[in-house]
Amino acid sequence: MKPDLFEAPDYYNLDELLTEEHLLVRDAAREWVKRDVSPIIEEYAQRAEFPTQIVNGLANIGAFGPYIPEEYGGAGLDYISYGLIMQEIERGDSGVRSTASVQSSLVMFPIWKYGNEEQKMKYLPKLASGEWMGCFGLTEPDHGSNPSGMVTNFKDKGDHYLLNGAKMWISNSPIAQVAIVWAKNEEGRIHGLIIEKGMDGFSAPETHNKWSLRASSTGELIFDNVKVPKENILPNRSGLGAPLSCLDSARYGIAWGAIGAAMDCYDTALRYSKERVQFGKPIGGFQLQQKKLSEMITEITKAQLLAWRLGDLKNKGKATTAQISMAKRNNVEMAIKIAREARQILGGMGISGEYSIMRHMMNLESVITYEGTHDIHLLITGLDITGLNAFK
Ligand code: TGC
Ligand code: FAD
Repeated sequence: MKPDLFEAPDYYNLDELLTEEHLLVRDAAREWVKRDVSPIIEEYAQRAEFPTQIVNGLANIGAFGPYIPEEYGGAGLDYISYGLIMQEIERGDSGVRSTASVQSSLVMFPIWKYGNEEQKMKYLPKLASGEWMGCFGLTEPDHGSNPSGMVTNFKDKGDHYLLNGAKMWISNSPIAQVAIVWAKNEEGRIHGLIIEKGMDGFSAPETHNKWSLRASSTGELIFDNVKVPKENILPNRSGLGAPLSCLDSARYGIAWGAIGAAMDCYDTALRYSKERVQFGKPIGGFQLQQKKLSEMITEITKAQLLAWRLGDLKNKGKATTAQISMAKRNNVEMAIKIAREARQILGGMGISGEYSIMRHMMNLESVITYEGTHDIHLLITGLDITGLNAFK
C-alpha cells in the first residue's frame, strides 16, 4: 500500500469550532491511525483478518468508551471528542471503527446505563483497556430491521436463566469475551443479558466470505440451553427501547465515522488528480474531474457541519433519535457516493489495494446497512415529520 500522505480537508475552517481538548484528542487518533493502522490494514483486509495487535492502541487513544466516566475506566470525554475519534479511525478503516463502536456504544454503554454497580465495576474497566472485547447481539436470522420479533428467549429456572436462540451478523463475536444479548423472557419482554465466553452451550462461529469489512471479525452467537447466572441480567431497563437507545449512540458515532472514510477517498483522489498526467496535463485540470472533486468537498463540508451540530446537541442532551438517523443516513450515503467517484478518478488504479478507496467503498456497503438500513432511517425521519408510522 502507498504511504499514508493524508491531509484532512477543512474547507469551512471547522477546526475553529473545536476546543483545545477536541483538537488534542483528534490529532492523537489521527497520528495513531497513520502510524499503526494505515501501514497494515490493507494486508489484513485482503486476508480477511482482524488485526488484534491494534487493540491496545485503540484503548490508548480513548476509543473504548470515550464518554464513559473515568471512574469506570472510560476517557470521560464529550460527544464531539467521541465523534472525532470515530472519524479518524474510520479514515483508516470502517471495520476498525466498527470494533470501537461496538465496544463503546453497544457493550460499555448498556452496562453503564442499565447495569448495576457490581456489573459496571466488573466489566467496564476491562472493556475500556481492551483486556476484554465485547459484542452486541440484537439481529437474528429472521429478524434484522424488525428486532421486536426476536425469538431468542430465556426461562426462569429458579437459581439461573436458561437461554436459547441465535444471533447473526454480530461484529466482534468471534473475538469477544463478553456478549450483550437481547432476549425475551417468558412474558415476551426484551431484556439484556451479559453472556461470557466459556458458558456451556454458547458458541460464536465466525462468518466467512464477506466482501466488506474484511478487517473486522463478524460471527454468530448460538445459545443452546445456556445456563445464565441471575446476576447477569441488566436490571435497570427492559423493552425494545433498551437496545434501541444503544443504537442511538452507535449511529451517532457512525455519522462522524463515515466522514473519515469520505475524507480519505477525497484526499487520495485530489492528490492523484494533480499527479496523473493524460493528454499532456494533470487530469485534475479537466473540468469533469474538477466537478467530481468540487462536489465531494461540498458534500464533506455539509456532512461535517451536520455532525458538529449533532454533537453539540448531544452534549446538551438534546439530540433526538430522528436527528441521529438523519445524520447517519446522510453521511454514510455521502461517503459511499464519494468513494465511487474517487475510484473513477483513479481509473484502473482505483481498484488496486495500493490505494484505500476500493476498501472504503466495499466497507461502506455494510455501514449503509447495519445500525439500521438506509431505508429504515428514511422511515424514521418520515415518522418524525408526519407523525404517521410506516412500520405498523
Ligand atoms: P417502536 O414501537 O418504535 O419502539 C419500541 C419501543 O422502543 C422505544 N424507542 C426507543 N427508546 C430509546 N431510544 C430509541 N432510539 C428508541 N426508539 C424507540 C419506543 O418508545 C418504544 O417504547 P415502549 O415503551 O412504547 O415500548 O419499535 P418498532 O418495533 O416499531 O421498530 C422501530 C424501528 C424499525 C425504527 C427499529 O426497530 C429499528 O431501528 N430497526 C433497525 C434495527 C437496527 O438498527 N439494528 C441494528 C443492530 S446492531 C448493529 O447493526 C451493529 S453494527 C455495529 C458495528 O459494527 O458498528
Ligand atoms: P432486512 O431487515 O431483511 O432488510 C432487507 C431489506 O428490506 C433492506 O433494504 C431494508 O431496508 C428493507 N426493509 C426492511 N423493512 C422494511 C420496511 N418496513 N420498509 C421498507 N423497507 C424495509 N447486528 C447486531 O445485532 N450486532 C452487530 O454487531 C451487527 N454487526 C453487523 C456487521 C455487519 C458486517 C453486517 C452486514 C450487519 C451487522 N448487523 C449486526 C446486522 C445489521 O444490523 C442488519 O443487517 C440490519 O439491521 C438489516 O437487517 P437484515 O440484514 O436482516 O435486512
